[in-house]
Amino acid sequence: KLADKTEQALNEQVELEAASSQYYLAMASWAEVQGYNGIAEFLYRHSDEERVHMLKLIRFINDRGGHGVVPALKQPTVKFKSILGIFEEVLNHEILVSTEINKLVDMCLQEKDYTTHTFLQWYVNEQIEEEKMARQILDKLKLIGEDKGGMYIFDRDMGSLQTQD
Ligand code: OFO
Repeated sequence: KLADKTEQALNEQVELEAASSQYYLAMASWAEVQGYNGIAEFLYRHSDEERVHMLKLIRFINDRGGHGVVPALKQPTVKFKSILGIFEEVLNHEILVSTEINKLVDMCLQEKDYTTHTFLQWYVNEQIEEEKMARQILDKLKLIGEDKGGMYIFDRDMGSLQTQD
């Protein structure tokens, strides 16, 4: 069975994944309103994936004899400065999530909870991918700069860019 301390820490991660989902949903909605439909599609998918990350945690906590707690919704930022600004925020947010996952992994080792440690490896790998994707997108946006044609193509391509959960 999960130790109380681990259960509480995993439930905090549930909250962070839920907040990530809301945050990306707000970005998606803003991008859609600005006419960036491809980028909006990408961000809507990303938001869905974060909900899946939350769900996996809830199910794991419950499978281990704990109680996955559904957190309250907080209002995320609703207005953004630019598409570049959005993806800078995405990268920073993913770095924060990675830090939190690493703390959880560390705690599992200290507590000798190898089951949860194994479960968390999926998140460790996912974070490598998510940070990598955010960096690649930022590199492209920096290349595009103020080029409107470049931005048009970028938006179109983002609509079909594969994300994974
Ligand atoms: Fe974007 O990451 Fe969840 O975990």
